[in-house]
Amino acid sequence: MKKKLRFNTAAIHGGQSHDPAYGAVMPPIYQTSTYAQTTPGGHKGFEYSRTHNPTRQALEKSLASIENGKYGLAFSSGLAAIDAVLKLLEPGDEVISTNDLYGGSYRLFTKIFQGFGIKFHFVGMSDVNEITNVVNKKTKLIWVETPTNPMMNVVDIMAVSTIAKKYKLLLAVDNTFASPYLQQPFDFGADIVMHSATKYIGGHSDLVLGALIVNDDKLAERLFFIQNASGAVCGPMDSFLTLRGIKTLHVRMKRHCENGKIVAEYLNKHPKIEKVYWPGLESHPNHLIAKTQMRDFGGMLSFIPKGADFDVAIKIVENLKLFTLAESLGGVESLAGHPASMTHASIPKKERVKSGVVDSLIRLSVGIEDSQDLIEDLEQAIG
Ligand code: P1T
Repeated sequence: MKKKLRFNTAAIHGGQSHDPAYGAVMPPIYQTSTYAQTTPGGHKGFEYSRTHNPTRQALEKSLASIENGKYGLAFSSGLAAIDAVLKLLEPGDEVISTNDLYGGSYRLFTKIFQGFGIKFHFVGMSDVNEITNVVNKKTKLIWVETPTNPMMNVVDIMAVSTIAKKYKLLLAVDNTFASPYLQQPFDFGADIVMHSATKYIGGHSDLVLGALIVNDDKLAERLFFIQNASGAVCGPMDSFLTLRGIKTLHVRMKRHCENGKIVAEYLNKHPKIEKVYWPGLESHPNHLIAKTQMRDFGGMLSFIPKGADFDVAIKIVENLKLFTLAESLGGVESLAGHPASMTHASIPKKERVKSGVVDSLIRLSVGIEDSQDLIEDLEQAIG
């Protein structure tokens, strides 16, 4: 039986072997669209790079390994990966999703797939009864994002999976904010794990890439079919960079968590800050679930300055010097964002505010710089 690798080892070696041609330790960037055949079908396992590419395949094996899954599939973006999952469904099917999630996922659900006859229910999953309230015969998929973007709610995956199993529903978990270093959703009963590898997995803000990881053979076969038939695959260069990022995931995540804690505690004590959303704080409503489900609490947090409105929040993010005002997260450098006008602007204001994404909310992706420099930057920006 194959020995199961511990996480830090899997990040570096999981699913990897030296390149058979020259023994290259890192898989070469196979920058090719096609592969020579001696006779039709006479090839070495690769025919066309939309279907298979050796660099992408090395990444897919690594992705499977770090999530403790059997199959990995890499896509051109996180949204392309989500798109592939939704293509498992048919018109008339229903999906139950977290009500607080990345604005782009919400947009894909409501502006694309709703038009194809799929119905979405957005519910607060801190109370799993909200899921059972809307489950019906047409429900096929539960979509969980945890921690959620940007409110940092933590969903009890095991509790949701009990419901999914009872009603024979697929359970997909967007594990982008946690990364597999902090949380491995298969341990809690998920069927599909999804990542925007653009974020922590890539880790260096230099690529856009998505991933799905599954265990079930039939589900993998169908998703591979969709991946090839729809064609939203990532290129060899981005596959290589993502694989390179994975090799330091555990080292980076440890530091993201340390800095996240320092920044969250600093903001939590700050007289000019009203509220901090970070699951490591004991006051966080899902702190206990986070403690059991996650190894640590991560480097993502959101906060609301006291008495702030849209303009005050914008002023603070503009004042930041070390934190870059930008979309995205999970890179080595610290980023700040204003969800209402940036990442979540595609959600109608009424819906957004219902889940807490008010105009004064600021989101931070705490990087791995010296934490004191980060605190000093926040201090001068908050004033
Ligand atoms: O950007 P892309 O690689 O397509 O991934 C989409 C996506 C999916 N899921 C979550 C939880 C995400 O945060 C994202 C992308 N998010 C941002 C760009 C952002 O700044 O929040």
